[in-house]
Amino acid sequence: MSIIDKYNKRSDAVNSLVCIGLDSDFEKIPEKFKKLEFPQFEFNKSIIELTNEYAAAYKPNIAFYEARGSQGLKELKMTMDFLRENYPDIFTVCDSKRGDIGNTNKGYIELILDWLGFDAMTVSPYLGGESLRPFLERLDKGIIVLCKTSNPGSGEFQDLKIEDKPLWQFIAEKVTNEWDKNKNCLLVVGATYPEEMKKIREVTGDMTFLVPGVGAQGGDVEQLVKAGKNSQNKGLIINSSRGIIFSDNPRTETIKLKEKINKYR
Ligand code: NUP
Repeated sequence: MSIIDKYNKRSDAVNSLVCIGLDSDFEKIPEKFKKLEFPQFEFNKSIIELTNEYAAAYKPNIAFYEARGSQGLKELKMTMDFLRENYPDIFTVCDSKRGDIGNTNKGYIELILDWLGFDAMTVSPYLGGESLRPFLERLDKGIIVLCKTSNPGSGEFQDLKIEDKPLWQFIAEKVTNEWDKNKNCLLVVGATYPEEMKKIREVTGDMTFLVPGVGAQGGDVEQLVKAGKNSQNKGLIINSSRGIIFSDNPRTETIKLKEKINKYR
């Protein structure tokens, strides 16, 4: 089974395209967790227990763990061990946006894909396909390439035209036609750019997109689902982090997002 099949199987089983972003910013987690020995882990465990029935994926952004040094990385590892032991079917993404020369990338792979054991990780295309080879050769893992990001300033570089095409289109074509030989590539496409997403869908066929930008960043679910779903009415891993984990009721927010997405696919 390919790693993208793992996501699709889980997503079908729970009829959900929702990815819960475990962006467990230490400053923002409730006081009762801060007193515990492993605050980020205990907070994550509580979120996972409340939401797992509706979760197709979980996506911690490694920044919030690295911020706490070795303690944070330890708690991220504890979170991954907890997920693997209790919910092995749920797809896991490390949001890390790595990408260096090939040799250095091996270090990122050992940490994120092997030691932490994520199913997939985000990478930057900036150093080119040759540099990403150590990632792309991992047949057992998903490699999620930044294409059109959700932030307001993403156009500064990503919208620049090359051969009359915006850079994001160039990247989508490159990944589809050249980098995805092992069928393990995905793209990051922000929910806040539905028109661009529509075009990227045309270019990529049924490739799966990681879609951040709903919830706290205000991306419109109806527009993104209509623009981004593939021919199988899926192909989307729709992430919300702050909008779920720091809400008054993470379970209800997850169900609401799941249902809203399903209404439009
Ligand atoms: O284009 C991107 N936009 C984005 O927000 C690519 C990302 N990887 N992210 C990440 O998604 C961001 O770093 C954060 O981890 C998550 C969005 O969180 P939230 O806005 O739902 O809280």
